[in-house]
Amino acid sequence: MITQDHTIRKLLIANRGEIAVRIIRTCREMGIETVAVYSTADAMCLHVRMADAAVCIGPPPSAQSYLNVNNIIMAALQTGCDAIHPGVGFLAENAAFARKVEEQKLLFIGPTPETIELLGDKVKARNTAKRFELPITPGTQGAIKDALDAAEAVKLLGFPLIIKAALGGGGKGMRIVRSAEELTANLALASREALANFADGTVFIERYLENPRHVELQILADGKGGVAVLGERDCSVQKNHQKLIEESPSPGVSADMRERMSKGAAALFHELKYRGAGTIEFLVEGDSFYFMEVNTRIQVEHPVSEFVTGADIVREQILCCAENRMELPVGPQEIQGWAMECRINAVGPGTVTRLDIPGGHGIRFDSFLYAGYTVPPYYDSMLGKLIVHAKNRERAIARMDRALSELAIEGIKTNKESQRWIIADHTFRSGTFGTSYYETMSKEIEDAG
Ligand code: MV4
Repeated sequence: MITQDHTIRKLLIANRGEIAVRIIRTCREMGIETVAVYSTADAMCLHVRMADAAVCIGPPPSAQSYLNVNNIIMAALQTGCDAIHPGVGFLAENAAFARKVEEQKLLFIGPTPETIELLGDKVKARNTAKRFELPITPGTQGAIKDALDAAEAVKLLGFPLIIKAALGGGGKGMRIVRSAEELTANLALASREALANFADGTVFIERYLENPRHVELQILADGKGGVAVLGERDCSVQKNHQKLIEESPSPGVSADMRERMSKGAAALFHELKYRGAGTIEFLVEGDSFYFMEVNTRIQVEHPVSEFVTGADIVREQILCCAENRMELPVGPQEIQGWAMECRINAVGPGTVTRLDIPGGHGIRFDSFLYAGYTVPPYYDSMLGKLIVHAKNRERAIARMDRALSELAIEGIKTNKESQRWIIADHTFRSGTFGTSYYETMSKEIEDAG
């Protein structure tokens, strides 16, 4: 492998919203100039104003702007950038994009296209994880091609089962089946849906766990085999596969489980000579954990890991990719206190008429909102994230409640009151919830706000 020594002077951010703002902030501290890109719907966006330069890349629909590979690469070349940071979503896990970026001698802030491709295929990722003695969810070794393969899976696993698309992820293209009839009825449908959404009809089957925790480890790796593990995040509070609250540590992970997860994860990322930030996802049920998938990007919820480790994950990510080094020591990082994040989502369109941002010790609000901003209807509903850090979970919850009470967003409807209901709920406070928590409580949560 060729070791890169690629100090960046100017970086294009192929994204919008709060993550673009987040990346610009670290770049400014590192002395890296930034170029924002924006659609015609986003001319008034905060990331456009904050960057050193901005290039319009197309009309409002993402397919013609934030997913427009040629326009984005052209913008980078024309403004003299050396690197592209894809942020989260959009092109962040697109191996073909990463490859085209490299072909233009631009540095992609992320893993190599080969690594993105390998880990983006869940069947390949499962078989890779198995080699490092990471327990994987009981399921089929390979793709399910026909009814015969499916019958084999039933014999091995019983019901309930979950059909997943090999190139899916984040809950897209999943189908839960509870009987042989349902399996037969859903197999072809799932495959056709996978083909339509991911251009590949490959599906596989796992035993379905009813109410596991969703736990993920934050990884940084230098591309030469050095791996830092920044503890875990619990992301079990989700609505339709949209995470709502994340925290670190996880209330359901013991020191022993953390060590076993970290060891296996570190071995996997070491062997792949992984480069940059990544997340390895597990399902946790009691004392057992099962590997699920790897996300080859920085994630929305990274600030909870920044609070408990003190690291700047965007800075480390840039160093890993540009210079094959990290400032963090290799190995498991020391974890301090407890961090929690509430995502603040718009519940409808409109113009923000007033914005009061919470402050004080242990509070961070990552957002692209400002008073006067009009939320366009084209993109993700997330407006920002409120993140708190305190000594322990109880104090973090008290701080989150206080911070949410200070946050005022007028002119548009948000999910703020729903978030307050959840953090006041005794099941949430007990720390014993799993991924079906939101759905079980949805009526009360939604009545609150
Ligand atoms: C599962 C599962 C239970 N059993 N797989 C969701 C996102 C994607 N990464 C995989 N996901 C899951 N896979 C098995 N074998 C539970 C989830 C899951 C989930 C399922 C239904 C409703 C909400 C969920 C939240 C997190 C994870």
